[in-house]
Amino acid sequence: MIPKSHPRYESLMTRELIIEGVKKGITSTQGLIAQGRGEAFDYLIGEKSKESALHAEKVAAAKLLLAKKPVISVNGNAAALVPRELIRLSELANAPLEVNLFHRTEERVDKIIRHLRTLGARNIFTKSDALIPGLEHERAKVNSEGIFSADVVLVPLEDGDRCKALVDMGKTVIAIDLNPLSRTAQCATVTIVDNITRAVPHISIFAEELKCLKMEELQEIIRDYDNKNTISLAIDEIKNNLECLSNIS
Ligand code: PTJ
Repeated sequence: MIPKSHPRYESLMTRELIIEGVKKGITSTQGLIAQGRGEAFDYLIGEKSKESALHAEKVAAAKLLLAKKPVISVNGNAAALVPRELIRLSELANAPLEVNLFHRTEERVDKIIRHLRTLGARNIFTKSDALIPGLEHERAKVNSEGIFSADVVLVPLEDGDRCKALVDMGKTVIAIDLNPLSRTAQCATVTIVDNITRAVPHISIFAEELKCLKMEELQEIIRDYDNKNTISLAIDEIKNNLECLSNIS
């Protein structure tokens, strides 16, 4: 049992959620490695949502609200870390969930769908009856009414190849990835360099705030968005954080 007073309580609890996910058969063992990598980058950004991330989160909310067919992709890490938060965002943005795995097994897909349903998810695409063009391997399997035909897809912790394949299909891809240098971060339309545990609740808060705006007002929010600039700001934020830390020691 980790005491709440532990200075790394939040981070350690997040780690426990991933371990629980593996034990339940929801998260892959590779998910543990991904989480470790994420933790290292979270350290570098100071374990707080930075300005660049908050801006990207607001743009993501506007894009989801403006979308004709938004879909939220759920993998084993996302299902373990933020299942309730994803269900809430799915409802707010009217964006169905779709389980889409990199290390795909039908058993894990079914377990994640059941896990989401138990927590109250009502709108989930379950059939995998289409393939993302240009991708070999099980990870290409998607739903023809879901990710395959969506105009905007939110992909937390995505694989770089699949992110590129979705962009090549003409979709707006919103990625959440703590590593601003990853291929996913570099090729997404909107890159949120933040921990999924903070990013998803923030997108929901923005979606709630923006919901009452007119279409033109939402378009105004996304009009001048420049993803290259967001990534370069995120890298600057890491640099500044490291500079502050090196001045302290
Ligand atoms: O459940 P599956 O089979 O779909 O597999 C999911 C993982 C995440 C295991 C799979 O997609 C994978 O192997 O991903 P990668 O290539 O390890 O990339 C994961 C990326 O997510 C890395 O750039 C990490 O820095 C980042 N990341 C890890 N944890 C978090 C994170 N980003 C945001 N929040 C996190 N908690």
